[in-house]
Amino acid sequence: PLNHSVNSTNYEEKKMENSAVYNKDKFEESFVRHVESDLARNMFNCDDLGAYQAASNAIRDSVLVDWANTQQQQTIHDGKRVYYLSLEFLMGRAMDNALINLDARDQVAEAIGNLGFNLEDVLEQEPDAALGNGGLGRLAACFVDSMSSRNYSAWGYGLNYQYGIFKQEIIDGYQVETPDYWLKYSNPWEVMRSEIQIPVDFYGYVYEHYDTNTGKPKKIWQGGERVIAVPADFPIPGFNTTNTNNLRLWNAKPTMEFDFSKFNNGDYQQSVAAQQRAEALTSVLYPNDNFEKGKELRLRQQYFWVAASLHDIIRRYKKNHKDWDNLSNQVAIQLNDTHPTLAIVELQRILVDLEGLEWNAAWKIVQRVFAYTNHTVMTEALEKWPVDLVGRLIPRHLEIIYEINYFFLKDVEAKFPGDRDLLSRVSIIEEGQVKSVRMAYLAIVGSHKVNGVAELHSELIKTTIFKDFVKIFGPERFTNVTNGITPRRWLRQANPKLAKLISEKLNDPKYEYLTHLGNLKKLENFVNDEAFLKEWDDIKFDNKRKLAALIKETTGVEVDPNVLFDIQVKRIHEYKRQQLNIFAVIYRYLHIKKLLAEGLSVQEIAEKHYIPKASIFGGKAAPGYYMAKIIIHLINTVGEVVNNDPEIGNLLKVVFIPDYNVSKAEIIIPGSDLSNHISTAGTEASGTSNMKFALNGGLIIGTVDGANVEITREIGEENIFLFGNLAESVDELRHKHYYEGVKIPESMQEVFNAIDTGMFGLPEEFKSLLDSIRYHSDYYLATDDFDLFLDAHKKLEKMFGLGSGDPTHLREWVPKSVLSVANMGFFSSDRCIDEYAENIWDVEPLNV
Ligand code: F55
Repeated sequence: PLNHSVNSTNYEEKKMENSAVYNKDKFEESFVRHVESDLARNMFNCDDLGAYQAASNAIRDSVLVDWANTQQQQTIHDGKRVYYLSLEFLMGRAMDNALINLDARDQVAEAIGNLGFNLEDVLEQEPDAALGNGGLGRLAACFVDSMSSRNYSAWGYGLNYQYGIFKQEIIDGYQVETPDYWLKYSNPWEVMRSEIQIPVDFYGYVYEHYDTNTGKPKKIWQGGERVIAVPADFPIPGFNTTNTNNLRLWNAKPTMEFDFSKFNNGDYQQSVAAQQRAEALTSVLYPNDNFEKGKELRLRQQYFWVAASLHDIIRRYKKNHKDWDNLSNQVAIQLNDTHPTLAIVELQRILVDLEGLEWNAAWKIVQRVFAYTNHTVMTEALEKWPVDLVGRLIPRHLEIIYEINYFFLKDVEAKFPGDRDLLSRVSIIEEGQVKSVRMAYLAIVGSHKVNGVAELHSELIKTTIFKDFVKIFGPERFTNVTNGITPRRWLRQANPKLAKLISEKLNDPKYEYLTHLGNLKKLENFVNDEAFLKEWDDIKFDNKRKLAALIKETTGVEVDPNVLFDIQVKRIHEYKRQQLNIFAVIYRYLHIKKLLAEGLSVQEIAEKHYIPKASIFGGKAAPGYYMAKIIIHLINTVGEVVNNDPEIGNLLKVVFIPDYNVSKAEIIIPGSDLSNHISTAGTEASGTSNMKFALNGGLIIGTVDGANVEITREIGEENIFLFGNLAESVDELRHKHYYEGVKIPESMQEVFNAIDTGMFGLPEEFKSLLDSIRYHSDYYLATDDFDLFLDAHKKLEKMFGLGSGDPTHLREWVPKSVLSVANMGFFSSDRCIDEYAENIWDVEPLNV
């Protein structure tokens, strides 16, 4: 019966049916079978890599059963589905996550042990699925985990890049990029669906045709180049449920039936080149975060992905439905940033050109289907595509965009007659030097909801970049959904010891708190329990040891796990202000040197002036981002000087961990005492690593920006170290810099002098970084926040005491760590997904 849905059968029973992962003997049997039949090897020559592949296949067998059942049940139920369109899914590793979500980790660890392998070593073999740049891509990965875990019917759609985000090496202190060919070995987690082949056309021309059925003229687009989209599907198992959704990532393949002679005069070489051109489409992820470069191949990627996904969605709809008015009761499409905005145009094209709907009727359906998430207010990150390029690549779509704009502007004119200025401000077509399509405006006009990703950010978009649209559509079109993170990966997987301690304290042996994260609140009961605080602190120390080992392995530098671990890991960007952090490190170094010169001992300095600390950095710079690369170089040269200074002992170490990625984050984040989220106020839309650090008991030093604001509200302002100018002062300060010049504080001047005199290598190498502050108006307000940053440090370091075991540390620092974790429940991506479901998608979980 239809009212019985996917998860109504007893979960425990289902689990056991799916036995291999819950039964050691069966698992061992399955493992050996996979070694012999898939890998064509035997147990005597099976290494860790082979073990990873065999184990993954054995685990996958269980996931596939849930997956097939889920899809079948969802199809029978025929309810509304959510489609999350994202050009990036920064998934990281799949195997450990599957074991955790299936609740099979202990059994499998034992079975693998019996076979002579160590689970940790086997897990290490898996390459990260690094199909994303940073926050936006990782958010999509957390969301698919939550959509499965909360029992929604939801698919992710993206591209299956052969090269993920580049690998970063640090050579002589400089970033060097190398390709991330992550599919060197076959990927056990992907299921290629070669039987599905969706044609996607590009270029060509549009002509008008008289339709004898309707007696009206009809537009026909004759494409000039065809590429085939073939899906690779990735199962997304939920935690504590059999619900297993699908992540569908497209591959571009050449068509086999193309008429080469028509375009290439039978030139064989040329025709092979055309085939290769097709596969190039999905070969590489563009490595820019928060910066749009307007490359033709990128637009081709976007259209390819959008056209294939919509074709797939509509094909599924048409199997059971005829009435187009019902589409938005069956389909919700979420646009992760403006990258998939062409989906709006494509759906309008399908409805009007192919299905014969009347324009207005079609447009209403389109608006009900789509919703758009904005991730930035920075104008350099907002997509604009030249009209010429769009017109050449997808000529019919450009016509439709003009038509959408025409009707939109007509409505605006009716509502605000005579306001020519308003019309030109909100026009989807920008009449500038290069006439272009403003993708964010198109996304707003074509959606029923637009959301920002943290309260402050959602307010800012309404009052700055999208102000006119609030006036036109009313404030109801705009909403906020504060970001979240999945506690399965970012607590249970990354920090198993802390997760276990919490499960014991909450009397929750099944880790149900991982799907009811508000339960963490009960940890507050133990904040005065000294034995508990000690246990908590011991786990942190253990995680710091693990991080110290990673640092040693990747940089050669030894850091003492007793010192304060002060971490900033995220993409390198001027607005994120790694420069502020490294300047403060230099300042500290200069002052320690002064004290040493005055004859103080390391011991005295540690006790009275500067507690011992390691400044730990990591993050990639976009390959063409000159300033970001200078920042990386400066961090590395400072490290070189400081770490080789024989006087300084463990008072200060500075390291740059190369190739920051999801699997390194899983080691770095649990090992932090303090992390930096210090963007210029109003620039970081949300941030999500702030949430990951706080959930792992690290304290935050941060500006009043993005989700820091809500984190503070939840955990209490005494448990976070906020500093710096507020978003509302930023314009005024910039104005002042511009007209009155930049005032460099004395403290920063000392730092600049040290750099200028060559203390950290050739001063010319850092000149443009320093000049951007002292001569080019310090756009990111480093000068305004520097002393406030130093003060915040002074204050917090007193509370840290001398670290692990120290009475001050246990009395002042550790309780803050516990209280942070206890109050982080709000930031689960489960909560976040429930908000999208209720306020934007209008869907409910399929029976829990
Ligand atoms: C990538 C490509 C383009 Cl063209 C533009 C932006 C990006 C990108 O990576 N953006 C990104 O990561 N944005 C971040 O999104 C996070 C999730 O919402 C936020 O937490 C973070 O503040 C924001 O910068």
